[in-house]
Amino acid sequence: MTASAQRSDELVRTLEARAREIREKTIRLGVQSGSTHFGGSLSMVDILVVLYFHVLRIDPQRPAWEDRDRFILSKGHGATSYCPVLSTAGFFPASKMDDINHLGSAFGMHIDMRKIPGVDMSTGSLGHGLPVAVGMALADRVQKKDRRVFCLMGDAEQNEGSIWEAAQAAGHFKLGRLCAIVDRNRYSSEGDTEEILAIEPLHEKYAAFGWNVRRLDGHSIPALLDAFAALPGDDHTKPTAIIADTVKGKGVSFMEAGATWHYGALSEEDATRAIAEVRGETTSR
Ligand SMILES: Cc1ncc(C[n+]2csc(CCOP(=O)(O)OP(=O)(O)O)c2C)c(N)n1
Repeated sequence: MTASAQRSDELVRTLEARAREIREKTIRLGVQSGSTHFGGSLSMVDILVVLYFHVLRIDPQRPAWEDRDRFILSKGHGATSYCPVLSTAGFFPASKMDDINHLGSAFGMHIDMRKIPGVDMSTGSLGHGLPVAVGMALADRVQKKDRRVFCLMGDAEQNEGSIWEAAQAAGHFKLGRLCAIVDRNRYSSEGDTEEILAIEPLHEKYAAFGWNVRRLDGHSIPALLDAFAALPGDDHTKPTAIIADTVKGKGVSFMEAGATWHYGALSEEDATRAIAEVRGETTSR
């Protein structure tokens, strides 16, 4: 085996371990919150881990560093895994989240850029992340900055018209440093996306708006690493859309692949079971 293949195996193993750690922290934070959005928080963990622990040009010691890459979590209800990612990356100590969901806390169901170090945009009302990401990428062009902009969206969020206005603009302006990711976990809060208001064929839709499109397994660390490594990085070329096929509630058998655990509260017994499962200690139902 070559040295670089060995390094890359090590990287994959390290990121997979990180993803297990973040899933456990998500369950614990969700229990501390009382109730939360477990399903969509768990489905995007591998994507966040690859971005925050390998891809993004960031410095947790300088959250406002001007030349950092920008990341917008457009599905702001995913705070329960996103905040542990930021904390584990070093933006703030985990103890800051102890009062999560209490009156006056910086940490609630959604993320607030004025209160949480490392958050580039306050989100929660769906459909606003990509339009702002387009504005950021255009501003970078004007300011001649080589920053990249990443925007992670939900799949049911694709029902928002504002996303398609932004997608149209990104294709027109050839915002090559923009990367949109869709967490394609197949379920909205109420049920199957294709029954509620179909979003497919998603690949063809983004392609028709002038984007490069990749579809991949959103739980495969190697696939995610490859896709991010292949981003053009140059301005004035097609923006990239990554459609990441994921499982809502990934890692916890009784939460997986359904809308039931979009939002909920865990009993003590189920929390213990969920933690054992995300640690890989058991997968029994
Ligand atoms: C504009 C807007 N409408 C409705 C909601 C309520 N809401 C919160 S999460 C959600 C479902 C989102 O589903 P999806 O985008 O697929 O996210 P995920 O499954 O990844 O959690 C809805 C409708 C909202 N936050 N914003």
